[in-house]
Amino acid sequence: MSFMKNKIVFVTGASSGVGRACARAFAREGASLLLAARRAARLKELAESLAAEFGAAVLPFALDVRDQAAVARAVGGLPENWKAVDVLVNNAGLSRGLDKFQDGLLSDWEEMIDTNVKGLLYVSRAVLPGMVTRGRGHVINIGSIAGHEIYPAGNVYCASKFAVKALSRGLRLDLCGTNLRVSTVDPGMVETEFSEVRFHGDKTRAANVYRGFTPLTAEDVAEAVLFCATRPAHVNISEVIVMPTAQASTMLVHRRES
Ligand code: NDP
Ligand code: 8X3
Repeated sequence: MSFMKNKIVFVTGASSGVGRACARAFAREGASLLLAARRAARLKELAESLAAEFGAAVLPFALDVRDQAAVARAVGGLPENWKAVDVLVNNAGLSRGLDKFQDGLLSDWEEMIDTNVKGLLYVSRAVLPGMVTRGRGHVINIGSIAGHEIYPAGNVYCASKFAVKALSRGLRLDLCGTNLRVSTVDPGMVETEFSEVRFHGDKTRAANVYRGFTPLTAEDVAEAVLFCATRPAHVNISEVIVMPTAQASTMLVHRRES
């Protein structure tokens, strides 16, 4: 059965990792997809593969979620038949650096706050009024276990994900009575490009993050997102925490000896 047939799903950060896997999972279920990220060539390639594999209608477009004017232009300028977004997956996000607070780079802090918090705000603010007018819609934010627990040197990244949790909860309050739904899917460690981005391209350090245990895959997280989106209209999955079995908390990971 195609659970998402005739639904329009907008995924930010679809050029990699969790966003890319969400795009694929929704395409598999028959959705039409609006895919945004900065790396347009990757999105084009993904759009072509989803169209070929699932016959999905896909509209990819380059977007930096930190650019409020560009976000407003992109959402406001959607073709008429793409305007009625049913599901917004606010996934675009990153971590930069793993430094003690007193040593942190201001540029890393700005980038995380601008992307994870302000970017999510800009996209949501642009999409939500249409959903409210139509009386239907679902916002699914990708938070993190880092929005529930703070770990050493996680400072600003954790703060940005605590903000995502607060915004998801606040949105749920403000939308009560509109028929709209708000979920947050909060994973533990997922092997994507996340750590490579965090460590400014240091692949060895990034690979070490996932050493000796089986992390989540992007597909594992996408299945949780899809679960939220495919419940009956009267069911709102508010918060989902998905962890690798070997990870009990942000600070406790059981690693096999090598
Ligand atoms: P990836 O680095 O693989 O993917 C991140 C995505 O975000 C890319 O598609 C990237 O696209 C996009 N992105 C980053 N900055 C911007 C921007 N300014 N504008 C538009 N898109 C942007 O990492 P993940 O898939 O792991 O991360 C996805 C989400 O999952 C993030 O919110 C992250 O915080 C969260 N998360 C990740 C976990 C993990 O362990 N991996 C665990 C918990 C949560 P592009 O560079 O092309 O713009
Ligand atoms: C990503 C998970 O633990 O690296 O949000 O912060 S963690």
